[in-house]
Amino acid sequence: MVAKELEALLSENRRFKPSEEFQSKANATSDAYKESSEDRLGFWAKQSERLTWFEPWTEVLDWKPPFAKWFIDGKLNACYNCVDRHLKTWRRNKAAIIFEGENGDGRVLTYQDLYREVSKFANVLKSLGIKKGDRVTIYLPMIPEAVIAMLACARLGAPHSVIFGGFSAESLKDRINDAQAKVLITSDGSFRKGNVVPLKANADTALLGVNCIEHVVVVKRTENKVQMQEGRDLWYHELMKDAKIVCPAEPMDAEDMLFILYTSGTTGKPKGVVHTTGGYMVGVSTTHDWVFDLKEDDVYWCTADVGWITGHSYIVYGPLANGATVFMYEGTPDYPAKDRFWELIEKYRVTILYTAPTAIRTFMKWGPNYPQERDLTSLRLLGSVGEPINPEAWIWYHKYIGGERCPIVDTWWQTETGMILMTPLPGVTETKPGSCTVPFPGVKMEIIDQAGNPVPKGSGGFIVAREPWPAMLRTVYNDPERYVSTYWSNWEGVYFAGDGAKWDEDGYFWILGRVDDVINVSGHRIGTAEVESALVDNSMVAEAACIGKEHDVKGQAVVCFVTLKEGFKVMDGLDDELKKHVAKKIGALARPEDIFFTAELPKTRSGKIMRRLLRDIAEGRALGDVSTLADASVLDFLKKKYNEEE
Ligand code: 7RM
Repeated sequence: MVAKELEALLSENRRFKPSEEFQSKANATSDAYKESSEDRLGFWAKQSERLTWFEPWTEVLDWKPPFAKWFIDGKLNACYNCVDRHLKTWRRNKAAIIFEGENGDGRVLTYQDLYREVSKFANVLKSLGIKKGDRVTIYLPMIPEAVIAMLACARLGAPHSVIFGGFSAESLKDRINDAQAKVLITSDGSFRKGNVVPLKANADTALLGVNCIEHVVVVKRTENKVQMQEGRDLWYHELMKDAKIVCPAEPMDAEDMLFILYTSGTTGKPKGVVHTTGGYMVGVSTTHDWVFDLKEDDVYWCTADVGWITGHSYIVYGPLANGATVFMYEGTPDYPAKDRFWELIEKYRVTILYTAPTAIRTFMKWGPNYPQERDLTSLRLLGSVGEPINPEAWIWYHKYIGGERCPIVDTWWQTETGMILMTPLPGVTETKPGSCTVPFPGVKMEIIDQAGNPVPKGSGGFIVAREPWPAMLRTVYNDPERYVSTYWSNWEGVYFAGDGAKWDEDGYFWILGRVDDVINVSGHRIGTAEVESALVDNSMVAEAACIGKEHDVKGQAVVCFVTLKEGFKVMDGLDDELKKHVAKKIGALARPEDIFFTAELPKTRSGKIMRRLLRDIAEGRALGDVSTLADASVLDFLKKKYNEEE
């Protein structure tokens, strides 16, 4: 979001108060803010009682900046907390997962069913040699087996690394190698708008460059033909047939690793964000309960893919720890028709919907008819995550999906934060469209300027945290130095999230978006350096600079400026070829929207590409400070060319 839009945002003066009815029944009250500000650690200590601990912790927090340990000496198991403990209550026959496939096939797993499937699969993994500490990579569609596989890993204490099914073979390969995973779990394919994405074939390609994988477990989903490598590849359904149901949950230290999740940063190499067990589970279960105001009879739907942090925290660990009924859908919003989401809400009487601004803007474009033709009166709460939601989209969501009766929670957080850090509490906080409002109880956030000083209300700067929170990342996998340099080195002892924001006179936060070299395409993070390195990997390309350009549906789109090597000329179709190349290297989500060929890129005298100026050009703004530019004529050329081609 650019500054002029933010100015408009800050003059946004519509206010939405929770209804008395909602307020009177809300799980969280304003006392939470008061209690947590009086005794922050006491507050989190109390929240830890939500979980079942095999052994109690002795100390809430051990903080040696920038390394935090929460719930010292505590022993627990995340899978046990999501599954086993519910079996001792009336919830054992409650639906844990209601699944619908793209083709309309469906399955319901009660907590008892989930327990059986997870325990059996944990035994399968054990029989393949997986034990506490071993890494397992999961590359699956949005099917219950993805959740089963994650929980089975957690049961054994084997950290999982889930790779979004939209990632390419190459991305999969890099991530398997980085984690040195022993087992890969994938499927024959994944349905996508009536077609089949060949996940197993991608995995086979990836594994050509991998030495650590001993076995591949293949879930049958699409029934397309796959090659099974003798001795290495095994069918899930065959392994499960004879697997035993009893498999004890491994007692894990609160600080033992629960999972690794790769995310893009400012370099070409994705970071393996490490989350541990105790603090993470306390953070996600508390926030899930309060932010979504979870009631026993809710049908909760988070539309994210389990391959992203939103899926980890708010499809799997938070909701299941809380004994929720989670609705899970395999497909896209427009297949077979553009009312698919509304059809599903009507069919399953979904009560809570958590989705992304890019989806909302897409629905807006399709028009209100689709939701209006369906009965959405079951909905009682709406959520938004992934990028700033523009007030127009907020109001549309409120009106056409929420029927003007559902509170909207705009939740700000990151892969690294593990849990929601800024959000309204739906029964407490008055909302302002476009603002994620205030930090969650027990969380402290600040906005500081370049010099590290807090900015006064009404001004903007960088969002940072000085105090750790329970679900905070603990390190970058195998690279603690990168953890320190990426997150804790801009200002001494301060966590920097990479986002800019303003706060208003009421202390409400308004997110401006990333200030680093990360592009947020439809809520997915893509590093400019990743796209650039994919481009220069092509033998014709000399140099590339990528930027995020404002896009009315995706939020941002990837736009690239490319120079060719000596002897190569721009030919027809070259831009398509390069776009394909990027999609192949990284995944379709990184596919550039536009590629511009140029003889030179704007650089500083020390040779740094000035992406800021490229953004100015792409978004049609007056150019910012050009005093450090080595050769100003480059810009005139680029501007002219850009406008001609647009
Ligand atoms: C949960 C998730 C993190 C980045 C973050 C922001 C942006 C996320 C919001 C948001 C404005 C929001 N994890 N972001 N939520 N911006 N308002 N409510 O998305 O690691 O994939 O991305 O997403 O820029 O830094 S993520």
